[in-house]
Amino acid sequence: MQRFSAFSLFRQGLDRQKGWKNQWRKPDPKPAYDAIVVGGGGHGLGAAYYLAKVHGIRNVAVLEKGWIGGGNTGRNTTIIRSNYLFDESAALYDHALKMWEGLSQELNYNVMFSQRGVMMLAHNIHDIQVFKRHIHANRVNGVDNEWLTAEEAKDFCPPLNIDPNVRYPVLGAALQRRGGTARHDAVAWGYARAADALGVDIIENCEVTGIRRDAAGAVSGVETTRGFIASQRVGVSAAGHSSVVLDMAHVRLPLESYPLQALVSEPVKPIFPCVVMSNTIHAYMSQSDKGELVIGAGTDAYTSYTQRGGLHIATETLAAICELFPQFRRMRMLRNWGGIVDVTPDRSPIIAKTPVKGLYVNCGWGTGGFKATPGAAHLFAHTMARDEPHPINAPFTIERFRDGYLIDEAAAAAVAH
Ligand code: FAD
Ligand code: PYC
Repeated sequence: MQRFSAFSLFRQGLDRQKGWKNQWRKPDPKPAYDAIVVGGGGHGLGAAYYLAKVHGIRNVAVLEKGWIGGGNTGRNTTIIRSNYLFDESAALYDHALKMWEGLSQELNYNVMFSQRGVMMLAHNIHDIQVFKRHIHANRVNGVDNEWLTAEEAKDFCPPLNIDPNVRYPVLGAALQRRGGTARHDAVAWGYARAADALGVDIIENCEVTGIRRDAAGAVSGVETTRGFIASQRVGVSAAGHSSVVLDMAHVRLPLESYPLQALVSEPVKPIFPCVVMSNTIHAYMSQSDKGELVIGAGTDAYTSYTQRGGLHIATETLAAICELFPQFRRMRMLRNWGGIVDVTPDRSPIIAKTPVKGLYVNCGWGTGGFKATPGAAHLFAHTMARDEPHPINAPFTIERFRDGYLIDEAAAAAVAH
């Protein structure tokens, strides 16, 4: 005999009431799109492109609250490398690096990928040990990385000051020769044009303000500043704001958002041949093809959504640059700006399904997601199309923070945060 407690009868009553309500509620409109991607940065536009190109899902909309590439994609210092420590990360970032190597051909758009080498400077015994550990781990994973003495580092980058009497002398460097830079906004435009040609709708000035779910709890569409748009498959790739968007579906993410800033000098003739990074003294630099010296700083110390960083951070970065490259002391800075990066506790990203059916997220790239753009987009499209992760992004779940399977890349993330 079935037995009912007072509580179960009460619950059944509630469920019946809900059923009545649902019966009379106007049904959601038929899905307008087979997939929606929230965020028109390189990751979101790229995901839409691969949904159409690789998975044949062409009825896709990219919703962007501002203009495409106006977020971190168009604000970053474009450093591309894959010298991360752990096996999971090596697979992820080298997947992306290999895709960069053919991206201009793939999109028929010159993204100006330039493998000029990325050099990370060591200034103390701790740096030396950490970099050598990375070099060995990278080589075991088939990722190129090599150790240079201070003199070899200067041969590779002649403007580098290796005077042993400075505050933080250069003791050596780790060099990834396959690393380099690309033209950041070309990446957004290239993916946008190629996705558009496959039938993707790119809708700018369209902010997602809510995520609607059906009676069973699955995604049924998004509320936007241009009205409701129905879809049973929604991927969020809204760097810096992912936790705000996911909160609309009551999904909590382990993210903190920080401003990260950069600045460029007046343009000069080619003088700086590679990328140099120094995490210890919080500065990194390269030269763009327009001739500007591109300089980046560490994150602000406090969480914030302002798209500008603290002035004292930029001042300290410039002091560090002047110590590393004294000949640039009299260069004038042309402009500076900031972006908002979302950072996970282990400094590795999340590319995953969420607990809500039909809702997916690609976030937590922190200070280092530009280098991942083609790889992240390709893997996110796979996850959205098949409703399961690709083997490469399978470890980058939300649940790893609950279960303790962290992928701690704090050292390889490199930028001070
Ligand atoms: P974005 O380009 O930020 O795109 C997300 C988009 O979502 C934005 O356009 C935003 O407007 C939109 N959006 C947000 N909320 C909503 C909403 N509610 N509705 C609709 N749209 C919404 N990485 C590297 O690998 N190398 C570097 O050298 C490097 N340097 C950096 C320097 C700086 C100063 C900064 C700020 C970042 C840097 N990064 C670097 C990190 C890198 O820029 C990011 O990880 C990467 O660009 C993220 O790409 P994305 O497409 O996910 O994000
Ligand atoms: O991830 O290499 C990086 C990076 C450099 C500057 C900002 N991020």
